[in-house]
Amino acid sequence: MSSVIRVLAVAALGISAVGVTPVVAQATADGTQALKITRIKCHETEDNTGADDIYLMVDGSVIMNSIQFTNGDDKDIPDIPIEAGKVLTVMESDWPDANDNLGAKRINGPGNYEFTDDGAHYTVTVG
Ligand SMILES: [Ca+2]
Ligand SMILES: [Ca+2]
Ligand SMILES: [Ca+2]
Repeated sequence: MSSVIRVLAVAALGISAVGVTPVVAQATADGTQALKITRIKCHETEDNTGADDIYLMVDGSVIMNSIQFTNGDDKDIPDIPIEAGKVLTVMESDWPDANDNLGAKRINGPGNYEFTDDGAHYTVTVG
């Protein structure tokens, strides 16, 4: 998908979301705990040269588009809802070779979750 189409798709979603129940409220209405991913810290990148392009997945869907990290970066990210009990996968985007899976952790509540696969080390903070 080109970046232009992606932007248009996001804009369309924004318009269609007006007037419907917020996602967070739906998550709490069915009894699941509404959590948010609030921060990501990079202790060690996966790529040897240049910044990592980190994105997040749950249930096979991207829940955070890629953000660049270099060693030591500690970034506030816009709160991203995640239901308690879901498995969060941290991915690192590459091209043309395959993207790298940096680990998958079940998010059971607020706290810091460490992702250390493929020689990388990231801390994802859930609040
Ligand atoms: Ca990589
Ligand atoms: Ca990369
Ligand atoms: Ca790779």
